[in-house]
Amino acid sequence: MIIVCAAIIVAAISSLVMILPSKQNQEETYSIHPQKKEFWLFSSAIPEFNETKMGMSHDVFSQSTITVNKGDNVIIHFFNTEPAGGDTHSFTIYDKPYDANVVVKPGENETVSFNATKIGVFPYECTFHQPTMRGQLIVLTSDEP
Ligand SMILES: [Cu+2]
Repeated sequence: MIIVCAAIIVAAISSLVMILPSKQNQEETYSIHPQKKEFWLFSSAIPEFNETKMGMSHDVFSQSTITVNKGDNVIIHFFNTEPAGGDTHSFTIYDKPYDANVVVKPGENETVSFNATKIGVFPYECTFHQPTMRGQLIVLTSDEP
């Protein structure tokens, strides 16, 4: 019985060892080929933040970085999560070629999509809530190292 158990354990470990390296290679290959990159971005707020005391907005984006590779097809769904009567938010990029400006009312959403043709760091912001509601689109090179 002990021998059978030991044989099963050895078989399980050896199959794991065979799977792991091939999975790593797969990830490396994926990261350098253009692909569809889809993001869901939400308006959010820092909890228990006293806007009057701090002298600034408590609004933030749910993520402050969006990272893609050059050549990717990028799709950003931006949701304004405010209740009815709440604030309007925007997703705004000033720098070309990704310049965009969508203004979204409470409870609504808009989608921005583009091909990542230029590498670099491109700030995005909500025009209504500065300096807190901002982030950066990072477009990395797709060249192999
Ligand atoms: Cu805003």
